[in-house]
Amino acid sequence: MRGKRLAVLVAVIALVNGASTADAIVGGTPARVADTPWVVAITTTDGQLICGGALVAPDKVMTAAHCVTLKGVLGKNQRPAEQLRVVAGRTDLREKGEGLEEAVASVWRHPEYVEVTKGDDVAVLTLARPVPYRTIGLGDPGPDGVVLGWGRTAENTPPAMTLRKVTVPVLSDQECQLKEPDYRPGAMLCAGRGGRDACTGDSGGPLVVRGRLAGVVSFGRGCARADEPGVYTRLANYRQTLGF
Ligand code: 4AZ
Repeated sequence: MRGKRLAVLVAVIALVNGASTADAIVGGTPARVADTPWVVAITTTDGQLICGGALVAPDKVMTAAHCVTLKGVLGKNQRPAEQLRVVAGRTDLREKGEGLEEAVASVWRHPEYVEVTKGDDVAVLTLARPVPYRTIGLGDPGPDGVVLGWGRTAENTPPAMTLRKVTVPVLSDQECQLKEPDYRPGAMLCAGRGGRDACTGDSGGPLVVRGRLAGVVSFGRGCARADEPGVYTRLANYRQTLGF
């Protein structure tokens, strides 16, 4: 009798624990914008989190095309720049006094972007004014990277709203192709394993490899599921197009 009760208790604790330790971005830890000043949030004018991004110049934010796309009955229109704000220097998005918010003057979306699974999921926002935060340069993938964001800490939670980060292994093109049928070698990269991943709200945010911006969070099947790595836009493939 006692043993059975104990077993039930242990099972309940394990369940509760499982739900709360599948945290992060997913599986990550709190981060501070002071350590990575180039990481920014993209919000609506009323402060709702849309996506993450990275400052690649004082007035340019690299993000995902799907972050600036509105899905309407008449197709996939670009979200008007007036609806966007870029929030820099703010670890906790609820701390309105921290850092600054800047308006977006214009949006460039990859001209061939159709939907995330087809690739070309990259966009660049031009800010109304340059912001005084350190920028990050583009780089190539490596064996592992760090992904940062304010998004969900599990598939069905609200966004964390405080910055988090997680180290994720970058997988080979072969492995990504096996695990993700829509994977496009050369134009995408995939990363994550064993409960570490980006999730909804982290989209558009940076995957940093050796201190450089190697990828932009694009899509995935759920978050941090076994054998479902997160898929990223491989920025090195777009250097010419982007001019960075
Ligand atoms: C999303 O919904 C999303 N696990 C982004 C990234 C991943 C999953 C979902 C990667 O925007």
